[in-house]
Amino acid sequence: QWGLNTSWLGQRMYYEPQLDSTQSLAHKLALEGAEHGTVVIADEQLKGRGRLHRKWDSQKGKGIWMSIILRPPLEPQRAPQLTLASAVAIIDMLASQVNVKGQIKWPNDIFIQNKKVAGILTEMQAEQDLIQYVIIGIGLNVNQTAEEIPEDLQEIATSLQIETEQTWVREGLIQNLLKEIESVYEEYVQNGFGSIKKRWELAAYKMGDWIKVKAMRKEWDAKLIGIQNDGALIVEDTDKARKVLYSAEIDWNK
Ligand code: BT5
Repeated sequence: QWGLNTSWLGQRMYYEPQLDSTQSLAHKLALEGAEHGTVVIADEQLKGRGRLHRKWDSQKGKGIWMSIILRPPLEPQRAPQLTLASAVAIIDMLASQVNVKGQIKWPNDIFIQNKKVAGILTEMQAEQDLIQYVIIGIGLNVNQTAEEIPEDLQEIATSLQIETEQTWVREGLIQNLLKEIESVYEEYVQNGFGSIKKRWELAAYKMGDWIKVKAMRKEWDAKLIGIQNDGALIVEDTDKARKVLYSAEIDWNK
């Protein structure tokens, strides 16, 4: 049905017309022993979620609502790098299949023209400094028309249909997305984040621009300079002093 051309990613596929959240089913399957590369997809999510219990709008048939179970041979502190690697894969898929230039808004948003088209939610289960599994959740808006974007997201969200003025067959996009994720993941696991860092930086939203950073109980203006081999964001303040950020709140509209 899916015509996958991957070697391991998505070879086990759970497809459901409706779920509360693909993340929740993926966690359950992972705890029951589901293998590396298992993919869960739903047509519609009733309780799609983002980070910090935020909601993810997941209307029926309108987007790609997908969770991937991975069992990477990595230390738990490296799990956030999988979000960055997945973002690179989404950007490549958008470029090759949809012919649009997406941008990565650190750490987990994909933007087209200043609006969010996709989000990534990475969740990890670790025990005694070993990753048991990681779930990469990806929500990508595909066929919503402008009117179908919920009222409260009108200003901030977009879809491939809105950006390209055509509808897209989700199966084809999923096929290519899984292929890209598989290839970026392999590159990353073999050679580290450093080997895909350039691709990440080339796609980064507001690279070289001024932003406002909130971290370590301070708030300051800074320029986005790049990303480190370990996935930390590099910013430079008005005195040209550099700081690296592993987590921070950023005001992008500074
Ligand atoms: C994210 O969270 O961006 C991660 C979203 C991950 C969704 C996928 S879908 C498959 C899997 N199953 C799930 O249940 N989740 C994952 P965050 O950075 O916290 O952004 C959430 C914010 O994005 C919300 O507070 C809204 O402002 C906005 N938002 C909600 N739905 C959206 C949509 N469909 N498109 C664009 N923005 C949206």
